Amino acid sequence: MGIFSSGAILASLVVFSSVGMPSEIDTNGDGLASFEELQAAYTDFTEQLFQQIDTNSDGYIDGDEMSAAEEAGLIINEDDDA
Ligand SMILES: [Ca+2]
Ligand SMILES: [Ca+2]
Repeated sequence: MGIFSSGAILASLVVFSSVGMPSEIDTNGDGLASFEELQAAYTDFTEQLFQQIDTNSDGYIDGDEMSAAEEAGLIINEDDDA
């Protein structure tokens, strides 16, 4: 039983970290990108753009919203620039 419960905890940690918020953006490590964190990462970032990306309007960008924004070309991932 002890092995089972520690395995369950490990699995939930893996799922949480697989959301994939880049640490360069998520500077406080909460797994979400706030407007302030995005503005620090992207100098041209605007509140209008933030509201466009924050599709569930909770005030934070999660991993799904971030990848959707990258796919839609709203955010340019500078790593792809080379
Ligand atoms: Ca954060
Ligand atoms: Ca959101």
